[in-house]
Amino acid sequence: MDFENITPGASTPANWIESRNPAHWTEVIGRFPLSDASAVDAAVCAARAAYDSWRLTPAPRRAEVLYRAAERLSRDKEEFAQLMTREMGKVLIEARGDVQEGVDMLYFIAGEGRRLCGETVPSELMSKFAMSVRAPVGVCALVTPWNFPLAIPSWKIAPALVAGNTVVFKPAEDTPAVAHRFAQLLIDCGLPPGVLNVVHGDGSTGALIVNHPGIDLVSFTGSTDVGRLVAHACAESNKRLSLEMGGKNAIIVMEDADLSLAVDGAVWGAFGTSGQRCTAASRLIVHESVYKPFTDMLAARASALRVGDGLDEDSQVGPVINSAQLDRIHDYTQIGLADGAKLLCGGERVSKGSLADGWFYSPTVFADVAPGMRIAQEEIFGPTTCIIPATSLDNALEIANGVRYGLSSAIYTQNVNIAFRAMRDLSTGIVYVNASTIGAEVHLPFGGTRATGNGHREGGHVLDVFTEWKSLYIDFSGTLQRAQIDA
Ligand code: UN1
Repeated sequence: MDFENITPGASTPANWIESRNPAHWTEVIGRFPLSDASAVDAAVCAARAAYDSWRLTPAPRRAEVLYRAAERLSRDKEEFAQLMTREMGKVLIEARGDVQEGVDMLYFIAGEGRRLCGETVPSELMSKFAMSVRAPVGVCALVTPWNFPLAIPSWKIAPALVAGNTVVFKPAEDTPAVAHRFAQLLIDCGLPPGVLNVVHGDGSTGALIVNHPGIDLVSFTGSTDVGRLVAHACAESNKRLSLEMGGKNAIIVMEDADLSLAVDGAVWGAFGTSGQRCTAASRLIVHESVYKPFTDMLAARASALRVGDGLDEDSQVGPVINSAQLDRIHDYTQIGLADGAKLLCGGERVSKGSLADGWFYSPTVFADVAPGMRIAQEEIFGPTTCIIPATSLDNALEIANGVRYGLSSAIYTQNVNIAFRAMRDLSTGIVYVNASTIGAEVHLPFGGTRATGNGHREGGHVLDVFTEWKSLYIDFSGTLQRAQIDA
């Protein structure tokens, strides 16, 4: 594999990281150079050196690279999807969706190259012109998770580049292969040297990046605990920061809901990507009048899901990412039991036959869960969901909002008044009506409230992260005019 044009200073690394298949842990997907302090420095320097000429390249020209990348990625979608499934486990149909989300984002942001709109407004003074424009921020550090190894990098790389920034990209240590391949594709589509640089490693490499004085902006997606560390580092050095962190997303099922539709949404939201989405439906808040039929239907559906290698088109739930995560998920099963929740199905590792050398966990449903229990409050990031009874809409909304996260939520109801109350009163960044908590589209704002984020949004409005507003005043009066004084 050729690293030098993507990972500066990588020709002679002291250490390598290995990417392995979570469905068959003995299968090594690739070896990638572990970036130490000097490699991180080389990447930041390369990005800094490339910045001026990239910033001065007209935005429509910058966007053409992204447009070509969208075309190429669309053409190579199956190859990327297969690599993704092998590297992080999600079933093929979802891996294709992840790649498609990258294609969508590249097309969407390529269009922004001919917009990047500012505003012109009247000046309060005669013969004076006032406007605002978007300016790039500088060198951006983009730190991404493994669960959407192509989509999430595309959410950050595409807007950073179209706005004229250069990039140091650190993918999760579990998914370096997809990241490397994606960076290669972008470079092949015409990015000049140094505009996009990849560094590999775990949190210690991440710390080197976010503490590096040559970085102007950090965009991080990952856990709330790590995000807090990133925020501290950025506060120390005055870096601009966008955080997208955890979720504990709820689906509310009202008494008038189409129950079979609600069960479809709950199964998809809870067990899609083996529950490893920040938007996963990890709480199901169900009106007491439909609690019994909903619970029975859900448990039947969850226990019938086919767990297996994501490359097998028959599999519906792939492995989880690694053994540490498998242990963590199982620990939460024990916590749920100890706290008195009722385990309806799952709750164990699946290791029969060909699944023996992978990290598979059975779809797990807890019922009779109290809103304050740890399994109902903490992000598990696995195929575990819990059913919480509610007595009324008010009670359901209170439970839904009663967590520290605020990413996504959903309500199933046929009543327009209830739907509008939920849209108004659910305090998450994303609210779905009669659809699950997952499935955000790239051109709408993506992000959340409270411990989920720090007020920024990706997707639609992401340019607010990757640009600085600059106000421009042009006085063509030929005289001294004093704002606020010469009225
Ligand atoms: C994530 O879980 O980190 O809305 C991102 C969704 C996907 C993106 C999820 N489009 O579930």
